[in-house]
Amino acid sequence: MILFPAIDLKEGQCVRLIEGRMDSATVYSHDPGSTARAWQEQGAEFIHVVDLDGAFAGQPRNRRSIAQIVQSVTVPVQVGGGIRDLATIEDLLGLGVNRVILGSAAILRPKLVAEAVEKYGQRILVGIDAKDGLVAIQGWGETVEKTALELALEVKEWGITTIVFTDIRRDGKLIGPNLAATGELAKASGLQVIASGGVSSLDDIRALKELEDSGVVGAIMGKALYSGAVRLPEALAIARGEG
Ligand code: AMZ
Repeated sequence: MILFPAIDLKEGQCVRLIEGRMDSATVYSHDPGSTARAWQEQGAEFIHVVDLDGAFAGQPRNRRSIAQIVQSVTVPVQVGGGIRDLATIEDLLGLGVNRVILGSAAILRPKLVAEAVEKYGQRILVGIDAKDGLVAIQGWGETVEKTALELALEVKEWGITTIVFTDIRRDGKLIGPNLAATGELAKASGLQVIASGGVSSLDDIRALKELEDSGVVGAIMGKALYSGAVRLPEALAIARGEG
């Protein structure tokens, strides 16, 4: 299982939010490139970046910080937030981003997902963010009448193989991931699932690791790392099966 340290960008700074609310932001760093390098130095194999302003605006807003991150590390970087057209996907991949995550576009512009997968294959992921079971979009301010599983089955039809599943109610709250929903989504969809939201302890990583057979291939960790609740090298060891 791959463990992804998360860098959430707001106005060029690394922040963490609670349940995705911008007014809950805590700033952890003013230098996203250094933060990314620090995670790499501690052993990170892949870095997860979210352009929060982008997710709200519907187009990237932290392109310069994303470029800085990519230039500061040698490990691959995946980016989501505000990616809603092919030109933006191409721009980010051109910057050196390894994989892009499409969230709202899967609801608002489904044809884009199929088109992007056809062109870029497994470099395209879909992020499915669920609030009380229903898919949320546009910075999570809006929910649609579709369950996470319904959307997962649709994106599978469009050629997607890996999704990032976030339980919004847990995000930034250090209360543990939604293991049942994550495992069930992976099993029922047959997709590879990266779990996000609430991951807060080494035990959470152990529990997600046990869902590997169901298709859980990764876990995203944000606040637990920034708050010091979890040390990245220890979390990585468990994710690799050495812990
Ligand atoms: O915290 C939030 N309010 C938030 C967030 N972290 N809103 C969106 N996102 C993330 C999703 C996904 O990775 O988890 O942004 C991406 C989706 O953005 P978009 O613009 O494609 O819907």
